[in-house]
Amino acid sequence: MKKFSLSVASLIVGATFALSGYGASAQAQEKEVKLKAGIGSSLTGSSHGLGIAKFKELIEKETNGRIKMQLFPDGQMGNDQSMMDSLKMGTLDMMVTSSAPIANTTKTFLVFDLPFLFTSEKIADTVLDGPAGQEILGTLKGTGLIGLVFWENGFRNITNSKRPINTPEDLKGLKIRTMQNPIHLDSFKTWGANPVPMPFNEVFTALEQKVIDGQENPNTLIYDAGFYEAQKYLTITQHFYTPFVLMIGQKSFDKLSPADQKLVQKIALETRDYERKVNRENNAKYLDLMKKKGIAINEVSPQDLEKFKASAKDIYAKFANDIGKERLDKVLAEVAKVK
Ligand code: TK8
Repeated sequence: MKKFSLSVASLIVGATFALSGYGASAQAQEKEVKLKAGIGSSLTGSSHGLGIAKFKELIEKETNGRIKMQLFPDGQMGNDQSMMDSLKMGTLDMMVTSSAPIANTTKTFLVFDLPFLFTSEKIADTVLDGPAGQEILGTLKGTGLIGLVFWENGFRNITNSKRPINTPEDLKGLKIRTMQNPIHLDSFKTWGANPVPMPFNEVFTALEQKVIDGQENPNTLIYDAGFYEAQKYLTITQHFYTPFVLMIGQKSFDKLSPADQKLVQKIALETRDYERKVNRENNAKYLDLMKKKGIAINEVSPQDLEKFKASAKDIYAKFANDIGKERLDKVLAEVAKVK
């Protein structure tokens, strides 16, 4: 093997460090940073758990351990709403939340809760990563929260312990847990259910104790949170598509050097496609596993799905002012372009 002279090798190493922008000298000038991050689910079974673990792996590798992350899964740091409050206070640095609770901070985010807004992953990715989605992410500015990137929680399906669901009629009288979000509440009311808003980390116990009859979530979380163990029926409706948002608190972000701020933003983007890919694989894998574990799975027919869509169509107009008419129209226009 051709022997490199020492000078050539040292040139290559120097160039690599310079190119990486984080050469030993640059790193040495930056201070040690410790970031604490919380999520509501498990680290290994949920997609956003795997996503935040990937973020940790990449940022610690790129800074040779100068930036270290401590991860708090399974709601150890509270539920989505309380963790957002902690980010605003600076007592927690980062978190991953579903977009639905963010609407309590900035109403524009309600747009992502509109029933059947996104009907494919391609539409979701294009709109979220396009101008309309990015502008909505930017509306967090000034709230004490910074939305770094959209990940995927995914298309939501309904589980319950009473009966298979085929039409809105079948939801009549069922106590269905929803996220704490006005559009989720209204939609399930319109479909005839009794919606029960509740933080994610209280759902399993409520199902077990039959305080509620059912809940709705993407397959990954139905499996990872063990909800299927307390439910007899899983109905594929895909009635909502929920993005996850990887966030950092403004107070924590302001403590970072400009170079580290750029690095956090760069790595957030690098984890996006990974988390979505993992989520799509898990959604299919976990559905199969749940089938094998005996939960009765049915898919609502396209004709019956039209009944869900028809009865919820007024919700768009009802929440247009909260979302912002212009912004809503921009999102709908971008959806239409992809269809
Ligand atoms: C996890 C929640 C969850 C959401 C819910 O923290 O509350 O049902 O789907 O992913 O954000």
